[in-house]
Amino acid sequence: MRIDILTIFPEMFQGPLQTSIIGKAQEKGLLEINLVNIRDYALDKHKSVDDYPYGGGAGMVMKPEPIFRAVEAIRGEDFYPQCRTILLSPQGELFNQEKAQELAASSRLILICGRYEGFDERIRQHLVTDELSIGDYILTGGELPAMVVVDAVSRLIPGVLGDEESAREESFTFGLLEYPQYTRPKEFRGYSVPEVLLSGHHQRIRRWRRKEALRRTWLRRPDLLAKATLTEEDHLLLEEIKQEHGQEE
Ligand code: 4FV
Repeated sequence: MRIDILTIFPEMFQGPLQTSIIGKAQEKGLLEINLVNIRDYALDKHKSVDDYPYGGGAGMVMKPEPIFRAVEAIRGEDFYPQCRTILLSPQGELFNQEKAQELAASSRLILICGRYEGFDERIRQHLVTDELSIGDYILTGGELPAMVVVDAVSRLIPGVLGDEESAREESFTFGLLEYPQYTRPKEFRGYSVPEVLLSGHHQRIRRWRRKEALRRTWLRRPDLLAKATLTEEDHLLLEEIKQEHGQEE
């Protein structure tokens, strides 16, 4: 996969995208990240990428020309018109694992990072294919959201995660929160590991983990439970959980 990232602060990506799994993915040739400085596509000698908002108001707005020229230059390279071109902004669709899985199926992505108050609306209307938000809060720039998208999507590229870090059985993959995990030591400051996990009884372990994933999701994210595909066994486990919690209340 190739990901082009448009930003006025390419230096922000040194470090996060060169380290660990994402760094290795590039070394392995599974991922290519191309940082594009929007200023390089500015038209004036001051390399302006922002200007005052029409109609007045505080702050500055990102100009259309440098961003259109940068994206068209990238798309133009090997004629890739339908390349998914994603604007990171608080007005976007909320990014989640499902969207990450969808984007991981693309061979090319273009991510556009904003600064200042945001983008000229014509960028949204006439250039991009998607708009994504990583959450309902305001950041100083779109660079961190772009890194979040790169990380979540890249780890789903076949071969990027080794077995030990497999994406197979994790939160949100089946729409539930992850079950509790434990590792050595068996006893830590008097806190022990649930017996079932030491039993070697795979069927009981699988059932315990499913039940604890359901419990945690029921307690913390009932919105996810409402969307999850549940089996007959899941419904029985949920009855048990509700009774157990009913007992405590
Ligand atoms: C954001 C978000 C975000 C808005 C103004 C950058 C900032 C500034 N992007 N998810 N939340 N962007 O806060 O994606 O230009």
